Formats: sequence, C-alpha cells, structure tokens
Amino acid sequence: MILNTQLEYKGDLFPATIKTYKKDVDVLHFSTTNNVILQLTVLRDSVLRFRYTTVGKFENDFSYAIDENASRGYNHLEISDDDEKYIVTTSKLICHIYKSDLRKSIFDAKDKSLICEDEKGFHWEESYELGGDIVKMSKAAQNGESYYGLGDKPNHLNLKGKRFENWATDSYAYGKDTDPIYKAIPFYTALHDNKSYGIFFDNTFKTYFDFCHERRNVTSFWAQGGEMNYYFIYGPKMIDVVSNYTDLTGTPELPPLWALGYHQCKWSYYPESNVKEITSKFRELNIPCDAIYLDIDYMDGFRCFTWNKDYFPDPKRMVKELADDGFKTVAIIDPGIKIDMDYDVFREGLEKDYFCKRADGPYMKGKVWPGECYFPDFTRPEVRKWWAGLFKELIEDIGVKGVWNDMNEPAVMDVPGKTFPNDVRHDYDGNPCSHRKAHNIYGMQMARATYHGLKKFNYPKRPFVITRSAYSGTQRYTSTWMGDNVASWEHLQIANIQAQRLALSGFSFAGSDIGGFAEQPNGELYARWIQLGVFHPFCRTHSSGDHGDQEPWAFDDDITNIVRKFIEIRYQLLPYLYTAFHQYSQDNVPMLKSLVLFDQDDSQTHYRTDEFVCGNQLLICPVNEPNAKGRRMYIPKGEWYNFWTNELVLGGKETWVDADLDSMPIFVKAGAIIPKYPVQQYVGEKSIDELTLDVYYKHGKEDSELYEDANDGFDYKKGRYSLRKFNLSGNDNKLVIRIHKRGKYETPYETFKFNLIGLPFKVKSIKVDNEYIDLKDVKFNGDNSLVLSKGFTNLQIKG
Ligand code: MIG
Repeated sequence: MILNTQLEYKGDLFPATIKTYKKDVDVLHFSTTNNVILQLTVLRDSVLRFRYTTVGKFENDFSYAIDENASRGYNHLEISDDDEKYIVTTSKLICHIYKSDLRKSIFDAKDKSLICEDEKGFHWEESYELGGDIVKMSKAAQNGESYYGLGDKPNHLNLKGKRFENWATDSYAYGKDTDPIYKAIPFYTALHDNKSYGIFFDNTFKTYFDFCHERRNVTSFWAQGGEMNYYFIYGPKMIDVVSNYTDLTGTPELPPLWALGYHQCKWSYYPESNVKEITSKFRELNIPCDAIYLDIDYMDGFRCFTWNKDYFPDPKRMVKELADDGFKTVAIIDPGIKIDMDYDVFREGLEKDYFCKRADGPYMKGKVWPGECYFPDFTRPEVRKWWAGLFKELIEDIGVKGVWNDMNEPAVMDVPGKTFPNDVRHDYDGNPCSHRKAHNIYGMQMARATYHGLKKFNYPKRPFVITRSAYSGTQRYTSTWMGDNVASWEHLQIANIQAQRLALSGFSFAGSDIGGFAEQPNGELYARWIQLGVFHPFCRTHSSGDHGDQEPWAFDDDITNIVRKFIEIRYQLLPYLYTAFHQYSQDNVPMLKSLVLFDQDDSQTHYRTDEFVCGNQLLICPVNEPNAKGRRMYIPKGEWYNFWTNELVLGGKETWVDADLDSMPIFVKAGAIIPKYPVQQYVGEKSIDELTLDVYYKHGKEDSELYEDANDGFDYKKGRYSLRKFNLSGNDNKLVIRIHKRGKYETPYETFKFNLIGLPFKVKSIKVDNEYIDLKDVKFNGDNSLVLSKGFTNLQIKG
C-alpha cells in the first residue's frame, strides 16, 4: 500500500494588492494584503536585489555566494508613485512595481526601452510535507531573446529553448544532454535588442531554469525551498553584466604563476618511481610542465591526510626532489573520512562532533573510496577551521603545493541519488538546515576550508586549490575542472562550451581533462584537445588511467611534437595569460570571451559556440573533427592577423581557415601588443632578461596591457606589481606606442624586443621619448624586430 502523505496540490498562490510601502535608505519594502513582502535593495545603479517572503517576515539574511567586498553605492535614487504603480529610478534603471499584484517591469533609464518584465512574476506553492514554499518567478521572454550562463552545463552555449536543473551531481562520463552535473551556478545573462541583463537567483536549494522551453514566450526559475531572492543586473553590455555579477560574488586572488603552466595528471601515478619516470620524461623530451598530481592511491587506504608508505616511503624527500626539478606536487583530498578508530582524523572528528548527522541524530554514513565514511560538516565555521588545520603536515612539512578537492558534490556510492539523503542536517553557519538547502554549497565550503589551510601553511607563497563541485562565489577560493568527461570529439566541443560558459558565469579559472577522462583518445584527438586546452585558464591533462597512457608522448613522435609546440606557445604567452588573470581578479573581466560577449551587437555571434577570445586579443577556434585540414569559422568584425602567417583578414564573415594537425585557427586583433616570455620548462626556470612584444600594426588605435609581479607571494598587494598600458596608434606612415607604467615592481629584464608585424611602410626613423636614434644602435635588424632598453614612454616609428 502506498501512503500518500502529500497534501492535495492547491495550485499557485499570488501576491495580492500592495497595502503599505516603506523606505529605509536603499531598501524598499512593499507589503501586500496577504502578507507578501517584496524587499527591493538598490545595490548599485544597475544592480537591484528582489527578495520576497510570503509570511510577513524574512529569514536571516545570509549568503555564501555574495562577496563581502562587493561594491555598493548608487548615484541616483528616486521613488514616486501614481494610481497604478510605484516607480523606482536610478541613473541606469527604472523599475515599475504594480500596486495591484506586485509585478515588476524594468526599463533602461536613458532610452526608456523595456528590459525585463514579470509575466506572472512572483508566485509560490505551499509545501505541506517539507514546510515553506516552492518559490517561483516567471518573466515574459522578449523578442529574439538569447540566454547564456549557468556554470558548467554541457549543452549549447545559447540556453534558449531548454530547461535546466541545479543540483550538484557526480556525473561520470556525462553527455551533452546530461543535466545537472557537478556545479550549481544559478546565474544567467539575457540579450535582446542589443541590450543585456543578468539574473542571479541566490538560492541554494535545487533550482530550475526554463528558457522558453515550457512556454515559448516565458522564462522562469524556481526553487524547491528557501526564498525568492534574486539580483537583477543591467548592462546594457553583457560584459558589464558578467563583471557586475563577478563583483557581487567575488574573484580569486592571483594564483602563483606556475598554476598557469601545464599540469599533468592521471588516476593514478604511483609508486614514487612511476611519478619520477613521468616527470623525468617531461624534462628529457623538453615538454614544459609545472605540476604533477597524486590521485587517491597515494593515500593509505584512501584515508585523507595519510600516505601509503609502500608506494611513497618518504614523501617529503620525493616532493623536494620533484621541486628541485621544477615540479609542484598537487595531492587529492576527498571529503569522506574513513570510519576507523585507529585513524586520528576520524577519531578527532568523532570526538569533536564534526561529522554530518541525519535528522534524528545518527551519523550520515556513506560509502566512498575508503569504504564506509562519515563526512565533515563544512558548513560549520569550527569544522572548516579544523579542516584547514589538517593541512599542516601535507603543506608545511611535506611541501605539497596544491590540493585537489574531488567527490564534494558530495558523492556517495551505491545509493539512490548518489548523494546524501535530504534529511541530513547542516549548520549552514548558524542557520541550521537540511541537506536540501546545503547540498549545493557543500563542495564550495570544503574548497573554502581547503583554501584557508593552504593559505595558512603555504604562506608566504600563494595557495592553489582545484575543486569539482561549486556554487556561485566558489571562484573566490579555487580553480575548477569539468569532471569526468569522455575522450570523444563531441567532448572536445563540450569542453570548449563549458570553459566559455564558466567564464560567463564568473568562474574563469577552469579547464577540462585534456584528452578526456573516460576512454582513450587517439593521437589526433589528443593533439586537437591540447590545442584548445592551452588557451583555457587551467590547463591539465587527466585520464582515468584504466586504459592506455595519456601523456604528451603516449602517441607517436608527430603528436609529441605538436603537443610540445602548443605547450610552448602557452609558456610564451604566460605574461599574456597572467595579465588576463589580473584583469579577472582585479577588474572582474572574464578571461575567456564567447563571441557574443565580445561583440553582442553583431547578431551573428549570438549562436556561435566554437570561437572565443582568450584574454582580449587572441581569437581561438579549435578543430573539432577528425581528419580536418582546417575548418570554417566566424571571424568577428574588425581586422585580425592570422597568428601563423601574419596575413590580415577582415572579420564579420564566416570563412575557411587552414589548419593541419600541427596548427589551429588563431587570430590576433589588429593593434594588439602581445607580450611573450621565452619558452621555459617550468615557471622560473630562466631569468627573463628580455621581454618580447609582438606588435600588430593597425591603422587606428588599440590599447593593450601587461601585468607582472614576483609571480608568487603577496607583495603585489602592497603595490609591488608592474602594470604597463600600451596605447598604439597607427596611420599610413607612422606607428606610435605610448607606454605608461604603474606600480612599484621593477621587472627583471632590461630590454623590450619589439616585433613589428604588418607595418605598411619601410621604417625610416625611430624616435624614443622625442629623441631620434640611430637605427644601428637599436639593433634594428631589417626583419622588423628591434630591441630597446625599457623605461621609455613614447616610441614613434615612421616610414
Ligand atoms: O570516483 O580520484 O572526477 O578526476 O581521478 C572517481 C579518482 C573519483 C573522480 C574525479 C577524477 C579522479 C577520480 N575521482
């Protein structure tokens, strides 16, 4: 017999008429006759927060997502009303709130055009069984509207026509249509009439988003519990929407520069001799590599913070020897703690009551790699502190430089749902709740605690953490990867989409398992994947290891050479990538720009997925098919140089681009100044005594930036960085570069080597800071490269 305890579905409930309105500085309260309150907070002229309660009183206002340093403040705020509505006006937005039903319409303050409008608006369904409401919001979809964002979804970049769920899930060998997967990032941007806005639904319960899937003219989002609590962010530029969201949920500090190098991983390298074999091979073959990973087999019976002494008899010595060879060791740490009274981490967690419990008191027991485990409640500050402290030995004593957090959705084996049951209790930083509310932030809080451990014990060096699961804001603490993908051509395309989508969702420091985790790539697929991977902020080969090898030399010599060539390009571009990271960290600018983000006014970009801009000036398009000699791609408007041939092409069209297996379509924006270091086998191998600047001539103007610092440590926060701004302007017979340097850091090199590309004239004179110089003195070699000692502010090259 099935006992149906669910109360009959009563249907959706709606706010009634507004009864009272109250203003408290930047917080407005609208209360209805049926106890609904809408609280509207004006955070910025372009950022409004909408929060609803149906019981006349709000919950404690607490969010794991919002960064405590998020910008606040507006230039203008005015509230008026007429018979029909309240009118809230800032310098960017006008928001109407209708007195009869609390619905809202939001307009651009300048041209008064409609940006976003409630359809039914806020409504809810009472949940008798679980208490509280299923909270819902629906918006009228605008004509031709497109949608982007939502974290790690593997589907088409443009989300229109689909419905998605956010519930962090261990998704081995997921496919294009698998949903949800590992992350829950309930933020999207919308674009219509060349204007973009974003919605961040800061609700950690299971959430859903429907983009014109159920009804063609409606987008909606809802959650299984909690409050309707969302941020409306206006652009009108999508890049500003993303930056404002990123400002709200935070950015990471700079990673150590080595973390932007190449990483090699496998499940698993062991014993020590195998690890050494791999690292030696990198050096022997001159393939740059900065990090080597230890997957779960380094542990003693998968007990976190232990070592298998048969495989690794002296970890400290090994880690030191690897470090001497330029390798940073990264070790995996999972959340499950093995139930074992002889295991001190377990005993301490038990004694101090740090493990998660079920509703009626028993421990949350689940099977993962070590067997039956208990799981720390990372949502409790005291537990996070304890966890951070556990890293002392691994980081401070042994010298491990990075930690890899896996299985933190949290994943549980052999149970329905593959995670904790809903009744598990969490502290939620003093807001006790069930797993329904804490599930999506469990992994984030684990990564946060791990980050604090590394920050403490690796000090004064910078921490490096990588996590699988994440919620909005997780990017403040850690990098991420896309989980267990597959060695297939389709997955190469998925990896590209996911990296772009994560960047669009505030999480730039991400990359896929290059070559695919499950199954075995052939050499061609691996080479094509490396080509894409070197342009992702995080660049690591990883594989499940239960098939053949997946190191750069695992295929044939031709493949090895191609892989080396592309990893070398990444190492040359390290100052370019680091600058992009600085712009992300400091200015909230995503490191990868999907074409729609790059040029939203060009409607051709709205449904593109393969092409993207890495940093601000490199246009990348991977080859996603076998046996290709090139591909068709869309080149965005403007002038671009072919990276390989320096041929100038005019964008705004789809075109064929040659790209044999040893090449891929890469274009450089005209006017760009691309900084390059010499190839190194690992960051810091060489002292950089000359900086190369590839200057791509443009008739017109273009700005470039170069950020540098000590590549590790925190001195940069005290002003010890070097930020050079280059303003290039060119005409028919002249090229002028102005250089402006900020910051107290002196870069170690003495000279700049300018490679002048695409000059339409023969150089007749060069003026440095208003003094003509003898062409011989500047080592002007006739090949249009010239070496000058740095430190000047104005360079004029005339024909
Ligand atoms: O159940 O640690 O996504 O990267 O190699 C598999 C072993 C557990 C899943 C991760 C993968 C890692 C693997 N882990």
